[in-house]
Amino acid sequence: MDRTFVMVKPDGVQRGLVGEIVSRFESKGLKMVGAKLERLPEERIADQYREHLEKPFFPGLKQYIMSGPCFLMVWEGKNVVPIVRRIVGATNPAEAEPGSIRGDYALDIGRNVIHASDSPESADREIGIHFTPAELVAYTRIDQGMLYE
Ligand code: DGI
Repeated sequence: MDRTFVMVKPDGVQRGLVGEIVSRFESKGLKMVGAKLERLPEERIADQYREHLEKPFFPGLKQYIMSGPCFLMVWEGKNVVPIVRRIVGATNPAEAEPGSIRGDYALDIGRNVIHASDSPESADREIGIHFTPAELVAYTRIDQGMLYE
């Protein structure tokens, strides 16, 4: 089954949005296989956002992600990577559809509440940055037979 990495950023944690966000993925039928609340060290932020290291916004992005705890998760399900990206919405909240998390809860690209992997390859890489294999839990959702053909 496919997996993706999702992280509620410090603004989402501070604004009390973790429960609402988890609920959206749970209701969709996705399975949470890992989760933890953590302050991210600088090296893991640089690794996570390696394609942005030289961008002018990177120092601000790093400061934002380090400003408080993040809630890190791994979600599993069929086509989970594109499905979660659609639930999360466009990077810039001004362009995110109403009904998406960023569309409903964010205003500014620099405070966009949540991160989700953009491809299966990034998902594998990002899960490996933030979770050990022992932190991921194998189990079957009781409703699996109702969720999949
Ligand atoms: O995968 P996404 O988070 O949707 O977007 P991304 O990988 O292109 O960028 C990672 C994060 O970097 C994004 O969530 C917010 C930040 N970012 C991207 N482009 C800009 C930006 N922040 C600012 N301030 N300005 C930008 O142009």
